[in-house]
Amino acid sequence: MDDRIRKLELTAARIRRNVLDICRQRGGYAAQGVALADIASVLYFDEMRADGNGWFHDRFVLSNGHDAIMTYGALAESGHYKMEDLRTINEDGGWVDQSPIEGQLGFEITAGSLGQGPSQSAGLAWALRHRGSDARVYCLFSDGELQEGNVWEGVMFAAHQKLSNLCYIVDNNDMQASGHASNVMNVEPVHDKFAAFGLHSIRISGTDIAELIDAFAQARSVTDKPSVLICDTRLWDGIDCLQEALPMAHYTAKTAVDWDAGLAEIGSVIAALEGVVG
Ligand SMILES: Cc1ncc(C[n+]2csc(CCOP(=O)(O)OP(=O)(O)O)c2C)c(N)n1
Ligand SMILES: [Mg+2]
Repeated sequence: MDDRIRKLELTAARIRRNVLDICRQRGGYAAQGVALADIASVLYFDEMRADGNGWFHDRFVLSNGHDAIMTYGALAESGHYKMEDLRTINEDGGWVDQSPIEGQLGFEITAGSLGQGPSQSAGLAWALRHRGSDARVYCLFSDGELQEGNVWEGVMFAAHQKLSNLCYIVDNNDMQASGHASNVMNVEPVHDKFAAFGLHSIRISGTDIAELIDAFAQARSVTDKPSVLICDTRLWDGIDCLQEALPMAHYTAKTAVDWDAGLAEIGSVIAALEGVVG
């Protein structure tokens, strides 16, 4: 188990490096990509099963399109995207979008308009079960999206249909575009709200690999309801020098942070983990 955890920590560190490498070109949602790297590592490299054809048997639905940077960072690590392509993100005429549309590799839905993933992934989970598939559906959405009514319609449907093949993941980072969610429009108590809607609700930090492995396993063991992993991440989690420099940025401008300092810090983490991973 220790080796499994160290390997996933190393993968998470490499995802963080990829996120900085991509975002330093033209800015981006770097703080979220960095904070979500542990979730991405466990999800893509441990939890979701392969389909035998170079892709995944299980499905990942990204609801908050701007968190695509997490998926890009992970799929660069798995070899599905090339870093040289990802570095062109947001370039005029380029094909790599900051908030991708349905059909681009890794993205099941068009998610620039927030709040749609919980219902669309519930529909997907329902359809997969209807067809007799054992594929699981994972859907990431954010605390900002919890302020939208459509989210709760999807959650209600998922609970009513007992979609145990569906696992929601909430990036509960107390941040949205205009400031702290707790100041703009408080979404707490998130755990109790999902439990009241009939979901198996698990609250974790979202940045501890062992805890994430356990939480996903727990979600898989529930057979009569959907699960939700509420992850209390904080922007820039995992790279201290950037967390201190710019704790509150929803969007990181190219000139806003010292990318070299961030890359140096994560570079040392990667080197240390490479030293212990077999
Ligand atoms: C339906 C909709 N309303 C508003 C927006 C504009 N918008 C883009 S990102 C964002 C913040 C949402 O909060 P969250 O996803 O929690 O932000 P983060 O934690 O990633 O900073 C908003 C309001 C949008 N894309 N779609
Ligand atoms: Mg947020």
